[in-house]
Amino acid sequence: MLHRAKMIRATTRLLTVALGTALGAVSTTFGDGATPERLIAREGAEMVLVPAGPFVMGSLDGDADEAPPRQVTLAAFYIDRFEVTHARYAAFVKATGHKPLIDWPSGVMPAKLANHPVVNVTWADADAYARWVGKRLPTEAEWEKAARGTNGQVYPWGNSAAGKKAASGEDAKDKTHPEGRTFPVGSFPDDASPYGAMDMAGNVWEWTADWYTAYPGSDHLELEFGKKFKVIRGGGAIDYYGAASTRRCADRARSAPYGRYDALGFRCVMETKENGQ
Ligand SMILES: [Ca+2]
Repeated sequence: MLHRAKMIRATTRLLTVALGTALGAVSTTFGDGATPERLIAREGAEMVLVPAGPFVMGSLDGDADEAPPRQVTLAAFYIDRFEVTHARYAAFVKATGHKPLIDWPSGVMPAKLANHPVVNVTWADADAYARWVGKRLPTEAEWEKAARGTNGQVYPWGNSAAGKKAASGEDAKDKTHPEGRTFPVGSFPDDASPYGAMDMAGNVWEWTADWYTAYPGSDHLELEFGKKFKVIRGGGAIDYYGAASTRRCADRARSAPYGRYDALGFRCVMETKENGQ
């Protein structure tokens, strides 16, 4: 049984790689003049372009909720290169009167956290911030494509974890980091996606726009499926309960939208001009 399962996985992996190679050949919009590969959004955050086209979403190598892998085609979009930081969130709180983070003594952001990813935000907090900067939360598909590119690779940097460091697991054991339990965004150069998005395999888990539901073509059922939990992605420096970071781009976890955790933050996406925005 185990042997058979391994054979199926190996076969699927080969198919996935073949599909990914074919998909890579049709992604031709990267870096064209109308849509620069990188830009600075109005609030100052650097964003990277994820070109239009298909990619491989899902995997057979993880939990059953990631299967089956399939081809998904997305329009082009920009995604924040880094997780939203305390400093950016503080600007939002100051401008809108939104309630300050519980991590801030007397409601004032400690300067040492300025460049760390914001945490302890509910889905509604993250959504409100995204709207304020003229963006939105990424769909689960957008997040995954931004993390792994078109060819179904396992990690943001490729298919092997050997020798690679990210703000999660063993590399993040430094939970007495002088500035907090997370790391300043972009501290791990290895953790860069094919488009240049950083910390997709660690630092903080990230809210997505989507409910936690079964993938198309899956007969796997979970009590948690439905409009109850939002998908969170990406692993973190702090273990999120029930979901140790695997660093794998296809890994799905979930949180009730009203949940607020010190391992959970977010980043935003924005449409490109070529999509009519
Ligand atoms: Ca992250």
